[in-house]
Amino acid sequence: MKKKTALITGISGQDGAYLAKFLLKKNYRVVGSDRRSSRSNNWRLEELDIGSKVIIEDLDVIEISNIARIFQKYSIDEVYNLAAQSFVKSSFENPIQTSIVNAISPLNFLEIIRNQKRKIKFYQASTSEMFGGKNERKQNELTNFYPRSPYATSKTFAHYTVRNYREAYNIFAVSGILFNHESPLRGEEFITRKITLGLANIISGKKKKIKVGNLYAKRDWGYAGDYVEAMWKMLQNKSPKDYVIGTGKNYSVKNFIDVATKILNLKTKWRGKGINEKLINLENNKTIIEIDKKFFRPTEVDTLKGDFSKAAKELNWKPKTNFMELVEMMIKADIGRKL
Ligand code: NAP
Ligand code: F7E
Repeated sequence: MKKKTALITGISGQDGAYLAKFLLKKNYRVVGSDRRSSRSNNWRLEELDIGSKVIIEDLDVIEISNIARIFQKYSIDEVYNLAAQSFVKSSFENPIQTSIVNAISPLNFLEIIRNQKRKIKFYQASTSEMFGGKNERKQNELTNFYPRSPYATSKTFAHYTVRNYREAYNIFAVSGILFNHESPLRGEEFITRKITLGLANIISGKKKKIKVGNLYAKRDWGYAGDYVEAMWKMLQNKSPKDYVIGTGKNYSVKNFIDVATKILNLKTKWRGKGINEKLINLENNKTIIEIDKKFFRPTEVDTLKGDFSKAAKELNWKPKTNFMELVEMMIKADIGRKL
């Protein structure tokens, strides 16, 4: 059978790297887009040992002419549009750049795809942030959106654009509504990796403390390696549909810290309240975690929990890695890197 060709935008990011590894195993030719090919940014691909196995093309996803060029050069079967300004906190400081990249780039792709003779399948990286987390009930494909950041509003635009192109032009275009997914390859600014890397640095003596924001936000945290399989399954489905992907369980930032310190056998105690709450290392009575207002967001998503039953039933997908295993995997990787 002829090899399929997949284009992954954002291949230098966490999901791009895991997805590239997954598709290579499925015998795809993988073309990855990177907007800065002159300055190598592909440490994740190197860490997964696939740097030389993927074709990297220089592509800024807001430049439609760059996209057209890639489609002329390769016979692409599947596009995974993962490129985005993905950090919610920065979206408040850079709302316009975030919106242009996250909202307009899928539109660029869909405009090109609808004018191709070849049938090209399109996957869009939608997000649980679109739900806004206003109640404790699990969110599914029918839950209303309530975006609470420029990141979330831009992704909601993209989500509806995908649906509209699917219905208007009969394109196989789908959105995966993915809840938070983490890994040892997670960017250092996201809270999970900030904690695991921070604790590894505290243990090795390179850092004294970690400053964080809202300890009580709850997230449904899964493992990125499990989630990329769901992206692929969505594009192999009989008909194009959107799916929620999560674990169905959620934990607070404080829970994440407690599990991480327990795995490290650190004896710790929380003291104080509100902005003065801190985590003390009981072995030397030093503060290792404290609150800094600068990490709070103008509008917060308090709680998210995904109901992935539609994906379980129709795609035969379920998460393989639980919360404890995820935290342990991340801690061990950072300890291994830093000591
Ligand atoms: P990530 O690690 O931040 O990776 C984002 C990628 O997008 C990076 O490769 C980045 O390249 C690239 N990028 C940003 N702006 C670009 C532009 N203008 N042109 C080309 N490339 C650009 O994000 P991730 O965690 O892998 O997430 C992948 C996608 O899923 C994102 O769309 C994110 O919004 C979405 N998502 C993520 C989660 C999650 O929990 N991880 C959940 C739901 C949805 P540089 O390295 O050059 O910056
Ligand atoms: O924050 C709280 C913060 O930045 C998680 C992206 O992949 O998942 C991710 O978005 C929670 C928030 O991820 C700090 O306020 C407390 O409530 O790790 P995060 P996120 O905003 O949930 C979704 C699904 C995506 O789509 C996004 O692309 O943790 N928090 N203290 C903190 N967060 C950070 N970053 N740093 C802190 O110090």
